[in-house]
Amino acid sequence: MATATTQPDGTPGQELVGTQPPPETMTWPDTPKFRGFFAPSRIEADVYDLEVEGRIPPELSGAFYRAAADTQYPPRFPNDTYINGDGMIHMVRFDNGHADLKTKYVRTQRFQLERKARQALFGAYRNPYTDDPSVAGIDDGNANTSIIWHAGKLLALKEAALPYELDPVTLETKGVYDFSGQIPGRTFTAHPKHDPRTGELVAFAYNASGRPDKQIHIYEISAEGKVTRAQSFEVPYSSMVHDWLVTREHFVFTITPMIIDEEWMKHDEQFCLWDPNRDAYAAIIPREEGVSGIKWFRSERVMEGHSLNAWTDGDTLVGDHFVTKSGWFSQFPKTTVGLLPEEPPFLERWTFDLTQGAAHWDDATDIYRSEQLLTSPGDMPRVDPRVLMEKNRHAWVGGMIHEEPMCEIGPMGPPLNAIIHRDDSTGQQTHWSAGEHAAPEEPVFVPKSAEADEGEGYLLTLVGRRDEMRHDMVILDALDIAAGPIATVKIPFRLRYGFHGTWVPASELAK
Ligand code: V55
Ligand code: FE
Repeated sequence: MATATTQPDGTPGQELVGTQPPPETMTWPDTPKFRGFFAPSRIEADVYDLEVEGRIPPELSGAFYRAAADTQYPPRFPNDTYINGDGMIHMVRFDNGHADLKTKYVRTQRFQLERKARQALFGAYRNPYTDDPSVAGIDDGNANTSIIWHAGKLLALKEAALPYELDPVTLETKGVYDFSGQIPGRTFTAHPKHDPRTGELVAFAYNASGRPDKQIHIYEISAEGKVTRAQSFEVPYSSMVHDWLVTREHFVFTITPMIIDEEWMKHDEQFCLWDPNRDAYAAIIPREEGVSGIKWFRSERVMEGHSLNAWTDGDTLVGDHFVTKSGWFSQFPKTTVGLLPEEPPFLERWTFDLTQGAAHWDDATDIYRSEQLLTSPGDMPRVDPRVLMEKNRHAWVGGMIHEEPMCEIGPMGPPLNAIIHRDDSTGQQTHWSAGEHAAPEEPVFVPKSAEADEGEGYLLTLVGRRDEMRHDMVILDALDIAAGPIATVKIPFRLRYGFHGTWVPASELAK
């Protein structure tokens, strides 16, 4: 059915096909994203002393946090993308061999307005033309993508809005966090990076005006939370920029045509569209000199998934990241259907010659060398955070290994079915398969101690047990994942599929 909408400026909008009337009952759409294992969970719970198979290493002391999209009310667009769901935080607190679970929704402005109305007021993913007029001008930030710890604050992130600060013990929402007014824009990436040498947080924002624009802002934030530098540069078109590559010396943005266009949004519920007729670029910015030293390279037309790590070595810059040749499978709204087949992400190493590159994208002709690092597709990469921005030896990623038991397709496309470890010194890879009907999510690395060598530590991974309609958290020996879990922490109910997490040591939480 079609319903007229109101535009953000208050004028009557287009007829948008697919809008649902306000629901009379609480029913999820009968679609794969909302059925069975992928139905919203919406359970806010405290479970003390989870059941454990094996033994949790007693030195594992601190909290694992991660963000998920757990839709609160039936969506106004039943085919809307999964990533539009409300932010739910999952916390597993480890103490002396014990594990406690807490789950809680982030009380975003959007969450609270919808709860009061007892229905969805925000429409399709980041398309204000599909929102109920009562929420015009209010951002749709849902704090569902990642969670970080910086300057003693726990922040839940969504790239479409500013962070929300949470209490690290109770998970109660403290409110929007704009770094005490130091960040003027309305958005902040879900993938800032910590510089392990300085404790700084480096971050970016796109569409910080709140509407499609062609500026990317870069922020450097001290270990104490002070914004020490803010700069911006122009890109050839407004497009989705989910992640980036950061070395000690450089920032690298992959600009590919997942186009965000205001006019398109007035006619279609979808936020972005993949335009294979546009060129793609990589922009390299020297950290010290800043945006005046920007260099543009031509890029293959690939969508960057998640970055693993990057480093600069003299005149060479190496960046390892997942890329897909199409608009990143079903994670994103459908685009120019039929022009490109949807392809899964592969881990690629891009090597740039820093003596090349052009000052403007129009003059960009130089390319880089690219090689595939893993034979299986995958996503959700991690390194030991202590070697981020410099050459790492060890890498862990979620993999889709066809020789291992595969789960049915999920809300974000083919599910991960294994965790892969790759040793860059030998190129060798080993893996741990999660078994039948089991899908691991992003692995989080925890060093054994502050002094431990790179990679010496544990991998914490939530695993969806689809046949049992619940989750486990497995603890793997990071350098021997093939040996299987050291411990499996059993979660007695189903969490909704999530995205990115972090580890905060107890010593930090105690401050
Ligand atoms: C991604 C996820 C998002 C989003 C944009 O994983 C991109 C990619 C969970 O939300 O808003
Ligand atoms: Fe992400």
